Amino acid sequence: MEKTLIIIKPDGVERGLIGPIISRFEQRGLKFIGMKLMQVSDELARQHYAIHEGKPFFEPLIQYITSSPVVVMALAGPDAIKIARNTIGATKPSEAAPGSIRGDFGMMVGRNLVHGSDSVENGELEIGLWFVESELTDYERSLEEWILEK
Ligand code: D4T
Repeated sequence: MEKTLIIIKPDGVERGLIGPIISRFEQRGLKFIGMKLMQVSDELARQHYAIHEGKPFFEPLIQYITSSPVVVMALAGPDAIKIARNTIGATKPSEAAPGSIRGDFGMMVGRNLVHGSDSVENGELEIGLWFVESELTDYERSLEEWILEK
C-alpha cells in the first residue's frame, strides 16, 4: 500500500472548498488514515518545501501556505501517489485537465489549492513530518473488495 500526504492549502479552506476537495479523494476510493485542520508554522512550511529554497517563488510560497489554516490528510492505497496526483491535476492550473481539482477550481500556480506527495519515498517522509504516530490509524473498510480487486 502506498501512502500520500495531501494538503488542502489556505485558498481551498478560505474558499469553502474543503468538502468538495475531500470528496474527490474519497470518491476515488483512497483510504483515509489521518486527517486534521491546522495552522502551519513557518518552520514546518520551510521544512516541507526545503527543496524549493532559493527559488524565486519560495518566499511567496511560505507566506501563502502559512497565511490561513490547512487541512492535512494521509491517504493510502495501491498506486496512491499517482492516483492522488492525477486527481489533483498539473501544478499550473492553466495546464490541469478539466475534472482534476486544479483544472476545475484553480487559476494560478501560486493558488493551486492542493498538495500531493510526488513519490513513494516522499509520501512516507511527509506523513512523518506532518503527523505523529498517534494521529494515524489503520482499519479494514467493509466495502474494500468493491474498491480493490484482491
Ligand atoms: P505541491 O508540492 O504544492 O503539491 O506542488 P507540485 O508538486 O504540483 O509542484 P512543485 O513541487 O513543483 O511546486 C511546489 C509549489 O510551489 C508553487 N510554485 C511552483 C509556484 O508558486 N511557482 C512555480 O513556478 C512553481 C514551479 C506551487 C506548488
